[in-house]
Amino acid sequence: MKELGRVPPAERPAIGAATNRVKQEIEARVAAKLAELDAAAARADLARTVDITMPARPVPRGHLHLLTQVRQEAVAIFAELGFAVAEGPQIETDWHTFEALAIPKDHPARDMQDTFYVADEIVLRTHTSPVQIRTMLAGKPPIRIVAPGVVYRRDDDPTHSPMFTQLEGLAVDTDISFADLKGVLLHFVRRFYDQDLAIRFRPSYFQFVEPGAEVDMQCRFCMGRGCRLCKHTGWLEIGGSGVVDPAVFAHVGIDPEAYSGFAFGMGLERMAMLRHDVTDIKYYYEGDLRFLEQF
Ligand code: FA5
Repeated sequence: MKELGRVPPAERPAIGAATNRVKQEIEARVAAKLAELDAAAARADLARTVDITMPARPVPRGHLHLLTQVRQEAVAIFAELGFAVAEGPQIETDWHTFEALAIPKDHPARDMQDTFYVADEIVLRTHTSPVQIRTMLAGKPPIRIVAPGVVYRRDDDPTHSPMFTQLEGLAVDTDISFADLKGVLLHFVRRFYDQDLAIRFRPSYFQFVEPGAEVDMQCRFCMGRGCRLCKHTGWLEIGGSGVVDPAVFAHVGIDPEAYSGFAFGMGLERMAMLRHDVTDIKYYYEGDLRFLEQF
């Protein structure tokens, strides 16, 4: 097209027109080719498929520790009966742990053999019962609480650990009797083990209840006939219980003439051992995934 100036003027219109046609033809073919390539790329894009049947890469998923599961389940069962959750410190005063629960200074339970002392009047709580005291000091009856928590004792064998979990229960109202205690614990045991089990009370002594009793449940492995697990007695111990001693009410300013109450304390490791046939209490704390993943 640059050369067009050298063409004799008479021929210019014809040659100019021909050159233009060639130019347009080339441009049209280039555009067509580009469009074709674009369309092919779009088709390839659409044809690329994802195979949704391919197995995904596994993502390991954690879950709550068995003891946490058991604690939450137990709390939920008591919540249905109207019990709220209460808490207290693990480092506790001697007064809340012993004195207010009518455990005198010279009682063997306070011995250095059993109790970890942090300082002179400060201990690692040996049971969750001090939460009873804190709850009764903090509020007036009616009271219905459960207190799950870690406690400490100088104890160490396949069924006893220096750190373990208890679940305390306390109900205080104008008309509470031992029958209420029995009803609540029977309901709990049947819900927790999902079995029609019996319970029994064996007279026992805890300073802060009167009368006091150990609670046994029918052995769920032999249904009471007697087996290795229940040491051929047909019964398994799950905790202590009783009717709140008026001496305890005196420490927290509740009128024992107007109010009565029941209390209980169970070992959660024990409850879970009986449900899942765990043979050594240490399995709970070792963090071994081969154990933990089973639950
Ligand atoms: C008590 O601790 C009382 N405070 C329970 C109580 C509460 C009685 C309210 C009356 C009214 P005891 O020492 O028996 O009681 O412990 C209760 C349960 O804790 C036992 O039945 C057992 O299941 C569990 N337990 C005790 N020591 C250990 C331990 N070292 N390791 C694991 N579980 C334990």
